[in-house]
Amino acid sequence: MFDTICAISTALGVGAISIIRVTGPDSIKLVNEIFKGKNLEKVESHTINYGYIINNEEIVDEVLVSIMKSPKTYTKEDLVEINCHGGINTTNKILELLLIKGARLAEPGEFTKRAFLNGRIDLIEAESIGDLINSETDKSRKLSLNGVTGNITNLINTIRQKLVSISANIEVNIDYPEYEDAVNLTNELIKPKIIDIKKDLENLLKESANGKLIKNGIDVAIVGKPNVGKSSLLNTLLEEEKAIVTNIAGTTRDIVEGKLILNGIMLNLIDTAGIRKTNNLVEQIGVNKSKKIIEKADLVILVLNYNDKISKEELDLIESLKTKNLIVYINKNDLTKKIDDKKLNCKNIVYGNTNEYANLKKLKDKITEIFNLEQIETSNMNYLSNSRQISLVKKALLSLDNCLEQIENNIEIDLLAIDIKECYDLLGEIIGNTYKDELLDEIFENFCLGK
Ligand SMILES: Nc1nc2c(ncn2[C@@H]2O[C@H](COP(=O)(O)OP(=O)(O)OP(=O)(O)O)[C@@H](O)[C@H]2O)c(=O)[nH]1
Ligand SMILES: [Mg+2]
Repeated sequence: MFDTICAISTALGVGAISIIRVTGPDSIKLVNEIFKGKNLEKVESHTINYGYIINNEEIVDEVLVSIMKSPKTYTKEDLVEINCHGGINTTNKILELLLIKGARLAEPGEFTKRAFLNGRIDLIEAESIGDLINSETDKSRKLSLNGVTGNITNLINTIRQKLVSISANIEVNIDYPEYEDAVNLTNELIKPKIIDIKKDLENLLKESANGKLIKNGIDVAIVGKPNVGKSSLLNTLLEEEKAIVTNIAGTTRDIVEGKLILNGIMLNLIDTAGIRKTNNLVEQIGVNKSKKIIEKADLVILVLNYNDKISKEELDLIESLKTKNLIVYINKNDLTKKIDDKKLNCKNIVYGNTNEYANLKKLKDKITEIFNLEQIETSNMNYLSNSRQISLVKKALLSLDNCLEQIENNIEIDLLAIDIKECYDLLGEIIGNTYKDELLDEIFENFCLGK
C-alpha cells in the first residue's frame, strides 16, 4: 500500500491556473480537510467541485477540485486535482497546507511510477510519457504518442507471443511425446520460426535508428579554419544573428549552438572556434573544444573557402574525419574561385554562400540525403527510441543467435527452450515485466515534479 503524495503539476510561475495533484489512500480525506464547499468524501467519482481552500477559517483561494476515485485514474489510486488561481504564492500555500495535513511531497515522476507499479501502464508507455513532455518536434511528439498509446508494446508482445508458441510446442513434445495431435517438433521445424523472429527483431533495431534520430535530433558540428564563414553559416541557417561574425580570424572562441528543424528532424547546430595553431590561451581552449565536439557529432560540416587555396591542415582534417558523416561545404562561392577542389577526397561536397538562406539549399539537401530524412515518414512510427530498450533488443537477438547455433549442432530441442525463454524474458524487460528498483529510479528521476 502506498502513502499519500502531492505535488504542483503545472510549471511554477504566473499563469491563469495552477494544478496541485494529490494521490494515495487519504487523498480525498486530506483535501476535504482544507476545502469549504461540498463534503468531498461524499461526492461522486469523476466530478468537479466548486469551493474554497481554507486555512482554519481563512480563505486561501477559490478553486475547482476534481475527484477521481480508484481505479479509473492516472495512478489507479484515488486522485484529486485542485485547480487554483495561478501564481506562485497561492499555489505554494495550498501545497504547504496539504503537507501540514500529512501528505508527502512527491518525487519527480512518482505519479507515473505509481501508474506503472499499479499496472496501468508498462515501462515503454511510462518512458514515452517522459519523451512526450520533452518532445520538441512534431515527429518526436507523434513517436512518443505511439509509445504512450501502447502501439510499441503491442509490437513487442506480438514477437513475444511467437516465442511463447514455440516454447509451448517444445514443452508438449517433451511432456507428452505420445500425444498424437501435437506436431512432432524437430530442429528443422523450429529453425525457420526462429529465423522469422530474428528478422522481426532486426527490423525493429534497424528502424530504431530512425527513432533515435527523431527523439534526439542530429548533432551537427560546423568546423574549419578561422574566417571561412562558420558563424555566418550558423546565422544564415537559423535566420538569426546568433553568433558574432567579423572579418577577424579567431572571432568565435566558445561554442555557439542553435536548433533548426529539417524535414521534421531537429538539427542541433554547433558553431565552433576556427581550428588553427595559436598562442592565445582563450583561443586554444576554444580550438580544443572544437576537437571534442567533432568526436561527439553525428555529422561534421567542414567549411572551406572558395576564395582561398586549401591548406595542408584542411586536407589532414578531411583525412581524420573519414570515419564520420562528413560534408565538405565550400563557402563564399560568390567570390572568385581560388580553391583547388580537385585535391579533395570526399564524396559529399557542396558549394554555397551565406549571403542568403536560399543559397544553402544544396547543403540542406545533402543533409536530408545522408540521413534519409525524407524516408523517416510517419506512417507507423513504431520505433524504439531509447538506449535501454535498444540494448535489450540487441541482447534478445544474441540469444536467438545462440539458439540457431544450437540447432546447427543438432542439440536436443528441450535445450533450445532455454534460449527461447531468455529471449522472451529480455523482451519482457523492455516493457517492464521484470525490473530492478534502481532502473525505475533512473527512469523516473528525469520526469518533472507532479507527473
Ligand atoms: N563573400 C562572402 N563572405 C562571407 C561569406 N560567409 C562569411 N563571409 C565573411 O567572412 C568573414 C568571416 O566570417 P565568420 O562567419 O565570422 O567566419 P568564422 O569561420 O566563424 O570565423 P572564426 O570564428 O574566426 O573561426 C566575415 O567578414 C563574413 O562576412 C560568404 O558566403 N561570402
Ligand atoms: Mg566564428
